[in-house]
Amino acid sequence: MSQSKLHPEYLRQKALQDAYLARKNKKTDFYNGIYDRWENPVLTRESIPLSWRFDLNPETNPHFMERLGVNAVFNSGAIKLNGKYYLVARIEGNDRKSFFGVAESDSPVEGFHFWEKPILLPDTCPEETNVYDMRLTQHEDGWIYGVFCSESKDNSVNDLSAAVAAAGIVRTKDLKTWERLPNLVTKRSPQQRNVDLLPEFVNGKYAFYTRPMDDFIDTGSGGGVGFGLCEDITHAVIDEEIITSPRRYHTITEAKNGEGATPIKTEKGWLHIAHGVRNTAAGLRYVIYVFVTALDDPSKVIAEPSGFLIAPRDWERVGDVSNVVFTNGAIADDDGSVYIYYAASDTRLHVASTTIDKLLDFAFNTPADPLRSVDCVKQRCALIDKNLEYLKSIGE
Ligand code: BGC
Ligand code: BMA
Repeated sequence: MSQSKLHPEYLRQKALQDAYLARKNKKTDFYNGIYDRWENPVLTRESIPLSWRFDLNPETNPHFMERLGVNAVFNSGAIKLNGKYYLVARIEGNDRKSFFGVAESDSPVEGFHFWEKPILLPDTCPEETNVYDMRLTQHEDGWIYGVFCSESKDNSVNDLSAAVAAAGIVRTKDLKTWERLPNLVTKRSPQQRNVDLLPEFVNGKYAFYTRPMDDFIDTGSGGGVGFGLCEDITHAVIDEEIITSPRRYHTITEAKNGEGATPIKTEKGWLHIAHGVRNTAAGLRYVIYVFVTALDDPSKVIAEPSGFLIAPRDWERVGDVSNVVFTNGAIADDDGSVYIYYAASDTRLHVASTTIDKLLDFAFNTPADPLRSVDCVKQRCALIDKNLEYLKSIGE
């Protein structure tokens, strides 16, 4: 038998990675009745093909050294097409620049493999430095849209790290060929991040959830998740944004909030799995929360249960940007299941599973945040009293 020309370390790393990618996933013991957390992340930097990182030729890479390392794989758009599950992940190189890659699986909770190459977006914005957090929308116009954050250096101020965030828009039919459209223009908001396109027209127009902000980090006067309509997606301009889910003092959304996964249509409304941010002495804390908007008026919130749906726990708390869970993709499956792909601490991508039924029960039957401690205690005492009465009534 002739010996492989490949580096022995490549063969060893390849075998380790194949075993890693073939791992079966299972639910953890975590319980709240609302969703299940799964044990293994669905994507990590270990999921990145070796050919994206190493030069495989032993003559040009005798030490089998990583040439272009990958630091993290996280915030992913998600979509199911023709029976397969696809994630369009944010991949961050060791050089801090992010880009997108498609990972595919027959299962929603394990077995995600990246395609041969990452997505090379059309280079239409010379000033754009970084891209991240793509939301995928299968629109009724027949296209699959990807809306993402397009970040550029802010040259209007004398500050090396000042940046401008805008919403980039691409579209595709197969996740392979991507057409880039001009960035979204919001007339009243100088910056945008966390923009999501609704899958359906509203009054014959394209409907976007936005996140108005005055500044790159601070939302400033930006009051929360916005909503706006535009006529022409190939030159998307929104004149007016209405605030839907607002930021509120001393809640999980005090510092910022923004859309997460593309809203899911249900019989009771558009289900939003979004994120809320508060500031702490240890930096920003990101959690995932839920709200529902009306089918006949997607700018109107009709349910917003108090508190978070998912907050960082255990090892999710630790990573490059610790104490963060973030989602920009979920899949509502044909059987009523929902898979929420959420990243932990800007480092790796996890999955939680639930159902539309459970999320609606959570959204409509969890009381709203009464906003003050004393009222929160009253709310909790009302639950306890109800339980005492119930237990008594059944003789327990
Ligand atoms: C980072 C994002 C982050 C944003 C605001 C960007 O430069 O790449 O991950 O959300 O800054 O902090
Ligand atoms: C944001 C997002 C994410 C990131 C989060 C925490 O503003 O857009 O990319 O997960 O910050 O760093």
